[in-house]
Amino acid sequence: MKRDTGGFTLVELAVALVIVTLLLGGLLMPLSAQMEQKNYNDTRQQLAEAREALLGYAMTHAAADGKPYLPCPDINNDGKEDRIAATLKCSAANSAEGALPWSDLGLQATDAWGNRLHYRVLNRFADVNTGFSLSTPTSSNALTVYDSSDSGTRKTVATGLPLVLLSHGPNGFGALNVSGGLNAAPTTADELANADGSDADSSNDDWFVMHAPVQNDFDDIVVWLPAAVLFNRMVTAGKLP
Ligand SMILES: [Ca+2]
Ligand SMILES: [Ca+2]
Repeated sequence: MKRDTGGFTLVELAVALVIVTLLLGGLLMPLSAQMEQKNYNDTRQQLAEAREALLGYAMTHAAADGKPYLPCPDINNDGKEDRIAATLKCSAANSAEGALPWSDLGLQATDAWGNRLHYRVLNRFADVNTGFSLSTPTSSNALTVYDSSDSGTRKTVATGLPLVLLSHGPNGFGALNVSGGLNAAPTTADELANADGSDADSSNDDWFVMHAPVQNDFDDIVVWLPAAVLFNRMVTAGKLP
């Protein structure tokens, strides 16, 4: 009697192939999802670099009083900061909003989806006459990031912020585009909070929303620079006090 020990039968091979195919199918994301993940990662990296570049800008720019200052937003689409000619302030309000001055900072012109990065800064941190110092107030009119736009349930993610930076994500709603125009406005409350001047419950438009992406609802990426980090880096660099 001789038993057949010579490898798999065709049926066994077929079953094994089916199992391997199912496993691979589960492991591999569709190409479009992989591309989107790469765009998200690239843009997050870009925002992190922008934060560092803003710190570097403050370290290398001294106002008339010798103190550091941050750049104003770019509002005429040339990548360079814009100031009111008479006052040299970013805007007449407490804070200014526009595109990140990517050219001044030596950064990429757009996020991975081809739109400008959105930049909001408190004017008292971006004043070329009176720079900021350790005693510059960080509470009044400061910027806040919440986890939701629902004023009844939202929780504070970060507050007392001198600046907020964001990408409007894959849908690009509310973003400044490369032509200098404004894309279509967001259609959901959380994204509306991140679009220029469109907060539902605040005349100051001084708050933003950041949470994980939700399909067909929210895809923005919001980052910020806490005043404490800004102060710390200026002291470390010998620019303050
Ligand atoms: Ca400009
Ligand atoms: Ca968006």
